[in-house]
Amino acid sequence: MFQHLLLPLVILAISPIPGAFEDSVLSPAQEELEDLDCGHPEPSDRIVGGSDARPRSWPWQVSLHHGGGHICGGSLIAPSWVLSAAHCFVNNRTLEPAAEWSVLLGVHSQDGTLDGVQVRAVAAILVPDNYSSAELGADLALLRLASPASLGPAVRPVCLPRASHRFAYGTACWATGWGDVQEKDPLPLPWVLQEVELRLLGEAACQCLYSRPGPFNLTFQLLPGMLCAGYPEGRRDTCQGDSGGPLVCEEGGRWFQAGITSFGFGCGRRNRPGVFTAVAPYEAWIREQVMGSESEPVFPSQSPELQSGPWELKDENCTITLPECGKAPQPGAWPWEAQVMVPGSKPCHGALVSESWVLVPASCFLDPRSTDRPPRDLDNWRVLLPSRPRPEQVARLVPHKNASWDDTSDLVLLQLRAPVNLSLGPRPVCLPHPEHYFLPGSRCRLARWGSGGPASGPTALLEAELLSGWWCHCLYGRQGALVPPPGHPPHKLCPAYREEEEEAGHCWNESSWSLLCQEEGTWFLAGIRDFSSGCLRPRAFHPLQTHGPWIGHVTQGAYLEDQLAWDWGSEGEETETQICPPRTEHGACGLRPEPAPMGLLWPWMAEVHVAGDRVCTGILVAPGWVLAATHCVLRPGSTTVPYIEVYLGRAGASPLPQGQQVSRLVISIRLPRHLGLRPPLALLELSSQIEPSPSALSICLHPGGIPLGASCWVLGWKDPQDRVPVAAAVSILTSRLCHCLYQGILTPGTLCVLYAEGQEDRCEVASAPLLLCQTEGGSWVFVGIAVQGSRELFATTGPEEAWLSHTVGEAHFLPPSGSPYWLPEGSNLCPLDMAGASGSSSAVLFLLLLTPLIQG
Ligand code: 4AZ
Repeated sequence: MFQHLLLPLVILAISPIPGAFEDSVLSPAQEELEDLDCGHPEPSDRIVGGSDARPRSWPWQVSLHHGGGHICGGSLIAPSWVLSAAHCFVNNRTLEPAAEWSVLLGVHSQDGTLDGVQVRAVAAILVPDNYSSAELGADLALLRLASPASLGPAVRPVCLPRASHRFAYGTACWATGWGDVQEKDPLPLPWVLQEVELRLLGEAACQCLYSRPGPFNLTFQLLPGMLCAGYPEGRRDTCQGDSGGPLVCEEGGRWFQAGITSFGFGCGRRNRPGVFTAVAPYEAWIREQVMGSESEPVFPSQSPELQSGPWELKDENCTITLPECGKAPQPGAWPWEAQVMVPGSKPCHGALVSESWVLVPASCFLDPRSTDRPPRDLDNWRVLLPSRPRPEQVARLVPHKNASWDDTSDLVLLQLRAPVNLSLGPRPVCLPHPEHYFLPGSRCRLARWGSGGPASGPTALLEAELLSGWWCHCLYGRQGALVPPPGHPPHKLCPAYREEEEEAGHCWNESSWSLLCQEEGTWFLAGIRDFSSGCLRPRAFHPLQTHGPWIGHVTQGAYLEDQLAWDWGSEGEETETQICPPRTEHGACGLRPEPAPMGLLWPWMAEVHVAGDRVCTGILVAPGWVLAATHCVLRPGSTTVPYIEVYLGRAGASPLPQGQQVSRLVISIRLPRHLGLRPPLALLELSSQIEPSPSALSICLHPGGIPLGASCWVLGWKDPQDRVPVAAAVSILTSRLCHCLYQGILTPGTLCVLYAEGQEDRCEVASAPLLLCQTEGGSWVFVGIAVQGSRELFATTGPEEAWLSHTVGEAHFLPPSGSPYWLPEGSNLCPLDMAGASGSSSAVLFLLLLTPLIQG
């Protein structure tokens, strides 16, 4: 609950009135009697600019306690009756026992001794039969007190409106309560009752606002018996803990309860006014419940001139309020860019987040290794803001509580001595709520953050698109953790840059950056930098969204803004929890989510262009190494290294943007030491490493052959000219079957496959297709490369594992699973003499009946 109050008032005595039930015109004598009964607080001066209520200004406000603490608000409507919200008492469709609740009357601050406060037990809780949940309406409840309240200056009932009562739209009314001061930000001690002025919104205007998708992409259908109050721009509202409390409007010197705080979508958000249960439509229900009890509420009639309007037009359009933050005239000219100047230190870049607060990395001012108290002498600190003639002075420094030891919370807030006028030049950046989901492909930019080296070269290098949560998490996230689904804060945010090739000689590790992402033309501060990237541009940022509530809490005015783009596509609808395939000690390998992002299907598949005349497949086994068929890269008998170029990021379903391609030169070819025959597999050393990304990522290797339960594919090209990748499903024949089928021609480490029906001819063989398997855990594993001229025989890494891991330190070997594929040498257990059976599919099928396959 936020904001201030005006209170005009008169003291009057209290006495119950008989016969106030009929909705009829009352005699002057009755009117006078009613005046004595309800809606009159103590006289008080007007207060402006605070949000603490004055004692006794809202004497009908009660606090409902359960389990020893405040849960909901309520209003005293008669000495023995309190009006509140049904959702406070109904849990899983059952009403909580009245005996567990107590009502505190005459409370101002909930801290301390509660002197003068009356506490009453609850004799009964009554809820309308048709109540099921707050969003479906009828969210009201009556509490009968075990003994009546004693009325006095701090405890008096409010007036209730009759069914015919009309509150004019636009009327300024007041809501009160001890609820949160912002979302997830409880009222601080001493828990003084808060009040906020809210304007009644027309039904059509409110429905119009709620019909536009907002927080959580939700819309909402306003139902009869509900009313809205608040402001299109948000920022003043009720919140959790205010529920059940009253919304009161003054009419003719008396306060009527127009609404009961019921619910809303968040608190104080733009275009999301609070929703209240309208009290007037429930006149009959309330009368029915209290009928015959010793004290009854008062329903004064409305003065006739007030019943005539103004009323809104039925089809009223609403004006959607746009965000006040995150507007930049042009990307790069950031109106929130703040430079903090501290004598004796380098300038530190940060961001203006409200009229009075600047967010900067704590590491600019606090030494992470020392436990020194934060600096206190801020007199000489200055903050430079865009289009401000003079630097601002600093009043206060508030470090994040984990600032000095936790890289993800490297933040301090600096309060300016005087707030800046946001309409003239500087503007705050928008901050995301914890549930914000920056869509894959979001347009982002890097912006200076903290102290450190010179700015980068061309600004185009600062542009990026966000990777999907799955890729980001699986490439850089925590080992073994589930992929956070949309709506849960990610562990990292990953920008993918348009050009993979870095500027020659430019090293980025001297500078530090924040990540700004744009939605509908509005910029959010999405992430803060991660130093793990060496000379390359930063790849993974710490998301800022988990810090939104802390920033909101400290500044009480930062622009936490709703998500503006909701085009989630298939990923947004993903409800199944996703897990990343296992990583190896060298990081992620063999990732390929379904559906593949950006048309990329096989991020480990390489094109090996040899001396300008041949193209073969290859496979990335580590950031600097590609494995290819020896017969493809070396001419028979030749020993000189030809000119070889390797391309990655081309194995897509459709033509890919040029930007995703990566190419490298081959600087050496390594062959395992072999006696006799030339070894079938060659390692190509690349001129420089390739940064892991969804378009170029290493494959996993598996010691001992094929992982248990894997499904396998031959991956090649339909035609070596256009090189569209095709995959054919295959089964791997058992080692014994393979051995028996191809007796005499098998070299160690060769295995045989059987194609699924009709898939034999999918791949062209001259370019040496690859054999890959996907493990049950989801990782893609390299198994072999086609033996020259064969579709069925594949040379595997099996015999060369030691050589491979020795040559390529960063090869991704998964932990072994299952038993090794290869039989001991010289196995002689063939069921028939099958020397002549090789290549004959009928013979193979016959053999299948005899010998089980490793499933493909
Ligand atoms: C609640 O949770 C709640 N902004 C009450 C009111 C509002 C939101 C939430 C309206 O009790």
